[in-house]
Amino acid sequence: MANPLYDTLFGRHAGQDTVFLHLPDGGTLSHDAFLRRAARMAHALKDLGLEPGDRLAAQIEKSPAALALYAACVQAGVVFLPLNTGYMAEEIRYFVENSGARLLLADASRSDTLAPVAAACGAGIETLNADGSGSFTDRAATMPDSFDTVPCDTEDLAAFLYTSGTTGRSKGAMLTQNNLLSNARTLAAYWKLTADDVLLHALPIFHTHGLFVATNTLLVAGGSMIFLPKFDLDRMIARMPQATSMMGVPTFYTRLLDDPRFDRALTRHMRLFVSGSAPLLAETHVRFEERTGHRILERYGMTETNMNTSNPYDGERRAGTVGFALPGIDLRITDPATGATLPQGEIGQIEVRGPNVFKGYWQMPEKTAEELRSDGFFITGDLGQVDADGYVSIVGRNKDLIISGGYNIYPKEIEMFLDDQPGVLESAVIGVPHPDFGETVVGVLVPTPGGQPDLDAIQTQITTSLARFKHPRKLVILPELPRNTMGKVQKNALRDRFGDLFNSA
Ligand code: MCA
Ligand code: AMP
Repeated sequence: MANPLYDTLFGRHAGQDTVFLHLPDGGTLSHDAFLRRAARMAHALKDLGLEPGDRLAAQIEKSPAALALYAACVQAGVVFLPLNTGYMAEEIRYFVENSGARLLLADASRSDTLAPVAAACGAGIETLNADGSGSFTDRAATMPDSFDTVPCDTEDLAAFLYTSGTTGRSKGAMLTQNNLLSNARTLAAYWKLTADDVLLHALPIFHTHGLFVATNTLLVAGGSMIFLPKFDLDRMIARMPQATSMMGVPTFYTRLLDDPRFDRALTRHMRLFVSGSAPLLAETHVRFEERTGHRILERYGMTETNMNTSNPYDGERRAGTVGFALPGIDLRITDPATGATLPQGEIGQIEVRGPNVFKGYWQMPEKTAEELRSDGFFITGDLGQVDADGYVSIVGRNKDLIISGGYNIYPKEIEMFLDDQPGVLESAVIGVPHPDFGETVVGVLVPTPGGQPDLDAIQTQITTSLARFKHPRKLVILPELPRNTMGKVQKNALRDRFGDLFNSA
């Protein structure tokens, strides 16, 4: 038996001296050198006692070594669990504990903080740094550079990605080899990626967008990537002329448009710009075309499903829509109350079914059953409609979620934190428009009777407990929260009241 994901993404490039990664310093890494590095790491994983099906959690900076670790996990049949580099120790503890990860890989700068976390969860800890050094690398360096790929079935798990829920507890989305492979093949064909493509890659690789949508599709196509550690405007502009394609969140596009150097000449030989993870304003789409002559191709997906819809490559890329259901994927719009399919044109919840849809949430059968129907449809929690031509538009969310610069923030998690602070009776966390991040977080606090929350102390507490991207950019105090007759907090009223906090600035 083979290992379909490894063979398709990586194995077929074995022995090829072709460029896989263009590095920030101007150097390159070939497919073959990359795969030999990954093979050494696969041996190191085995040496550390990891067996097929074990989970490996990694909170490491984006680098060629971090990507090789992903390849090593696939080759060794180990389930890869990448974690946002912004998470604080307490956040990491939950993921390691919940997943039962056998090993945590961390940057050396964080290993002192994370070692007790790993120990408390019964996991080992090794270091892997952005420059490729670390205890894990030292171990891998002594290993052979070829590894007998562990046979896997397409239904075997390849990765866990944690996604938060309305209850505030994160859920581990279990992604199979086939979930990843089917989507990568579909997207590579749909977007006409080829071995000649050079993808400008500035997304983080701990989420679906940067790891699966960008990297997996490029590997399927056999192209190369300009692999930047993060989004940096000057570097993006400097490297754009060597690229043919780019994938990004809307913030990438608005930041590029805010720079006069970004123009038609700089993007002349670009073939494709893809946007996703958050709504792209129709206005950004129009400005982009006026400036560059290119029409951004917007697509829509989720951690649990990879990509569901995409605007067409050849046909009209319609601003304000996320295009058509991808080949092999069924999409329907249903009544949130009854689950009945609604007639074309009506607004309802978006449900999807296909080989892309995940296997369920790790050790949460009730949560899985709430969102994954017995007929295979997954309830996305997004509200949308399909027009007469089949274009899908997302018109809202049936879930309490804030998307800031492409990162998801679940208000419940922040509310639970704020409610625990001295002088706070209750809180409500809302997303309000933000010129750079699309949306940002505002916390509304109600004091205890006679109490007065110390906003500075609360902000300090937040800094040590929650990842930076989740921090409320503003805390405000109200005597009470607006509620409807059922007692439910009316977040719309709060969004109306505080909606101009950042846009008018
Ligand atoms: C950084 N900061 C943020 C964010 N990113 N705050 C809120 N929201 C964010 N997204 C903080 C920084 O810590 C810093 O804090 C301050 O904001 C500004 O820093 P800056 O250097 O400007 O940030 P940056 O490094 O430029 O990051 C902005 C970014 C980045 C480039 C938009 O967040 C990013 O790469 N986002 C992509 C996220 C992504 O890949 N999402 C895909 C999820 P301070 O001011 O204290 O210094 S996958 C998904 O959603 C689905 C499946 C899909 O469809 O793709
Ligand atoms: P995640 O939990 O990170 O997988 O985020 C998935 C969510 O991001 C979806 O359920 C949508 O709400 C949102 N999303 C992704 N792509 C788009 C898009 N193109 N337009 C609007 N929302 C999007």
